[in-house]
Amino acid sequence: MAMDTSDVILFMVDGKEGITAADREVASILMKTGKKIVLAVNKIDKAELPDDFYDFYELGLGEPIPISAANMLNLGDLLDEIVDSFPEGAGTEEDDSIKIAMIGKPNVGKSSLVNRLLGEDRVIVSPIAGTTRDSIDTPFEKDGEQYLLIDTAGIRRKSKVNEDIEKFSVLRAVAAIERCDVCLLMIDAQEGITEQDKKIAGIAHEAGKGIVVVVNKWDLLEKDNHTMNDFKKEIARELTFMSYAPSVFISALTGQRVDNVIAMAKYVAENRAMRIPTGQLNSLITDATMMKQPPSDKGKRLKIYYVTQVGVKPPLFSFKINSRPLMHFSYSRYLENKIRESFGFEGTPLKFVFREKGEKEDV
Ligand SMILES: Nc1nc2c(ncn2[C@@H]2O[C@H](COP(=O)(O)OP(=O)(O)OP(=O)(O)O)[C@@H](O)[C@H]2O)c(=O)[nH]1
Ligand SMILES: [Mg+2]
Repeated sequence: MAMDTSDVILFMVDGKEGITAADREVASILMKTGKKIVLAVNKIDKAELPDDFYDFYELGLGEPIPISAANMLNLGDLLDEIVDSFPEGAGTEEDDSIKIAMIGKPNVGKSSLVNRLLGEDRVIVSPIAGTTRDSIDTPFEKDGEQYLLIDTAGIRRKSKVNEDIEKFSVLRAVAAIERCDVCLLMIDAQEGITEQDKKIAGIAHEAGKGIVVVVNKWDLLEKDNHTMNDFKKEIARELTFMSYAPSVFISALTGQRVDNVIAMAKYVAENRAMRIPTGQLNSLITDATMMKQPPSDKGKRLKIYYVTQVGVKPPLFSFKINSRPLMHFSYSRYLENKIRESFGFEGTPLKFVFREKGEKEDV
């Protein structure tokens, strides 16, 4: 997608005057442009912020950045914010197809799934583990949407016979994960979730990629009414860190439910690109902190001033708080759950950054 020069708008208001009617009017016009807006509050000459500084947040344009143009204060932060807000891929001619990587251990059926989706034998399938050594990209169109299917080498356990092949397949698989939007994490239904599957899942999760857990070779299982549910429980138990990922039970051999796979990948890719308006986000967090008090230590309680979603793919949330050590993992997990309850984000990891404000504001 070609980017024009005004993807980011810098809106400057007068910090001495406070919010004027004109500011509000301009803000509401800017919001409708759908462009990324950076709000700079000028004439903040001292290091400590005035009490009413956060009122600027009411403009609904996200985090206000205090600057002093005359005294050259904080201009670095402003620049950072502007650079951060450049859309992903700006300046490069990237295609906008959804990139889907098949990942999983050798022999799980990655190449078979690619062939099934394409309806032709495009890539080599064989019962010999490690057949696919180079990643193979195949463009694919479905219901007017463009996809790129990336067939990767299976990631192997260490200490295999041929260490070089081993090393390169791992590197290729990791590279494929890096450049995809969504990973289809393929699990062998007969083997269940292994240590190696967890390792592969961890790589995709850390890389911030969308995930669909694809349990393959479903045809080989003797099934009763509980089989699928039991397997879902196993996934939840073994892949606790990606409870956000949907799962699908397929047979690349018979084609069972293979049609669902692309629809799920598309859904996950959309969730990964979703942006929540700052107003909605903050009312949610305000409610959440009222329902469950933030942690405190030695009489000091965690305070969340506001939250903005500063990025997508994966969704990145910036929390401005009074003290980072007070933000316990369990509380950030609680907030993440609340965000997911309201907005979904199924299939995508969420990233949080916590930024402190000066002690002065901690009243
Ligand atoms: N019964 C059954 N066999 C399958 C299924 N999917 C794949 N296979 C078989 O499993 C073997 C391995 O399939 P591949 O598609 O080559 O597996 P891969 O993950 O690409 O393997 P590598 O490229 O070696 O990492 C082949 O013999 C396939 O026919 C399935 O759903 N059911
Ligand atoms: Mg293969």
